[in-house]
Amino acid sequence: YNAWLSYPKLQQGPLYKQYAKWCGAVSVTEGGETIQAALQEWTRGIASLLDLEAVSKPQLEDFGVAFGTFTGDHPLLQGLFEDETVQAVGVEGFAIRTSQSLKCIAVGASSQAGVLYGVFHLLRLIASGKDIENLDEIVNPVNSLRMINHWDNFDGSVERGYSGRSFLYENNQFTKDMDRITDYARLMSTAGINAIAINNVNVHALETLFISTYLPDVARIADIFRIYGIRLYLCVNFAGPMHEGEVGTADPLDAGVKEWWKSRAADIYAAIPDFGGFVVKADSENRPGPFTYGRNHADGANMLAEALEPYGGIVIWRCFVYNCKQDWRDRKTDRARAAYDHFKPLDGQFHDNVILQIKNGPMDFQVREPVSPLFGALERTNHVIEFQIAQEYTGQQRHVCYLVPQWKEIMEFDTQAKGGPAPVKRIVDGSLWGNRLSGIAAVSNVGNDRNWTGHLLAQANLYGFGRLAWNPELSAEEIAAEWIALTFGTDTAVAGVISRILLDSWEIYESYTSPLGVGWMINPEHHYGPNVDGYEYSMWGTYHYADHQGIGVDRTVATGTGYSAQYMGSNAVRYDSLEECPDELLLFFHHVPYTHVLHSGKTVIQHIYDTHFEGAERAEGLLDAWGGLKGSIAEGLYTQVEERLQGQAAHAKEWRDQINTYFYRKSGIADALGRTIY
Ligand code: GCW
Repeated sequence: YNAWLSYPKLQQGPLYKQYAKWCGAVSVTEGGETIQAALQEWTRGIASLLDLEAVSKPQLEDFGVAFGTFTGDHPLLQGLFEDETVQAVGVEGFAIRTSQSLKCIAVGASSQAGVLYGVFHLLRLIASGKDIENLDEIVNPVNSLRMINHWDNFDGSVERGYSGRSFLYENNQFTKDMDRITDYARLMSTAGINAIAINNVNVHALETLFISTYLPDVARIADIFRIYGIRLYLCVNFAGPMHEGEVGTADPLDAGVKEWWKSRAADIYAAIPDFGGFVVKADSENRPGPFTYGRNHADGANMLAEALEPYGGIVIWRCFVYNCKQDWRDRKTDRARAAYDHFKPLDGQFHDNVILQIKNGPMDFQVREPVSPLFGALERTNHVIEFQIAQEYTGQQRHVCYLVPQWKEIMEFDTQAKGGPAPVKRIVDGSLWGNRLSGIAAVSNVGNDRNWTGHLLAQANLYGFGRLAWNPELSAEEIAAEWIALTFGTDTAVAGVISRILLDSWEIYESYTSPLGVGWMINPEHHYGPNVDGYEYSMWGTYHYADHQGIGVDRTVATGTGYSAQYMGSNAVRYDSLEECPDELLLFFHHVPYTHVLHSGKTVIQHIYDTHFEGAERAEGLLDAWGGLKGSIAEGLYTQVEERLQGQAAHAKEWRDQINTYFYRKSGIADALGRTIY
């Protein structure tokens, strides 16, 4: 339950002595709920890590820790941080310094939230066994928006939730368990999150009233989030004005509609002065939107933006817009093209307080997709990337799939915008185009399960997302190491095993599921488990076109949907070319015979067989590796993961056999190694 706030007790030794020397006393002179929360986190953390009571006193008599804002009246901080440092610390950043002469480790920030982040940082250093004798750092978050999107429904269900039910709502009521909300806010804040949208982007009837009838309940949650530096956002129903029967239309250019949203905004800000803004899924998967009135997305988003503008609120408008009533016989319509085709022409037409939210890939959070070509293409529009921490298509938190390596790869992708290099991370942090608003959002993977995420190891994705949003330069290994230390302690043998499991897991999951970027070989609706033709004859635009000769989607310019041309420079050339296209995305861009030879030297069919046999074996290997930890970590933690890994190993075999059998039957080509295929 405490997840990365577990702070396992550190071993006695030289480092322990060092920590005990500095951490016995703490001095905080400022009031304010966020500073007080920071103080509480500090004393809790130190008690847990060092079994030490950090005595709080106004002045330090001997070694100790001091923290506060630069404008606060703490004499130690004022003496310690010169102007240059103060200026270098951004709104949410902090400076941290060890002064041997003043016998003080000081954390200073421009805001109280910055102080809180700084305190968490110091705790993390200690938990990871880092030296704190010579600290001298200025740390600022790289991305200004670091957001979590809940897909929680008011009835207590969670769309694509794999960790129990919602802890925000139950039976169309807001939870009364404010302690859990507080603990959630603490966890999010430690991970660096500063924005949370608390309801599903699919806004149903009752949730439509969150901006009116239920505002007092929403405000109670915002009050808790505020303490931890988090702004609350709501998903809104574009047809809201009609829903309550007050206005006969939701046309964004209608004066009555505009007024309706303005008065909602006024009510919201009266209840929640620091309300973040709206998240909107419009004209997407049957949700209402501006198309109904012959208006475009800019008309829709700008109308809402005008309502929020006087209060500094923002509109986050999702780009997950595509035709979900496609005819599978129609091979020209390509869902992958949709976001770009809809939004590229509107570039520059959105108000300054609108952010477009773009899923990382052009389809939908598959285990492997190319990066959405909208990154790099939007030159004059604020935008953020959307990841999915919830493992909808990556094992639903029954399989381990550490997604940070995938996100890293996406963030490093060079879009070649502006002549390049222009990696996605420089686009989403706003630096490439000089965007005022930018950052990263992700779909949450939490629920009311005791361990928050169902699979204990899925906590690493939640923590990792926050850390990566804070600093995309952190490596997947570093993030895993932090999470492991904070959760399991500093035993290097234990850390080595868990780290290996995490770092291998995405590749393993990919290898026994969908090959070579093809995707969607899953059971319809719930999306769990293999079903090669599950989405083949559907209306969702999600096909692989396997027949007895070959497989893959032709997205080339000459003979396919032309999607490859949405990329820039050599990316467009590389993806379009059968010879140059990277193996892992081959079937995303090309339809090839099973006998096509990959860069790896294998044929497509042999690649499918090999990866599926190996993948299932490696999934078994994860279980064996975990088995080695028996006795070295707490029994409760050990067994819950062991159970999941057993399930994964068995389920990986099911994947292996269904996929291999399907392609053997289609192609008639035998496995070169003669392994069992049914
Ligand atoms: O992947 C799809 C999910 C839907 C989800 C949608 C979206 C919230 O299957 O459950 O709806 O994406 O992102 O809007």
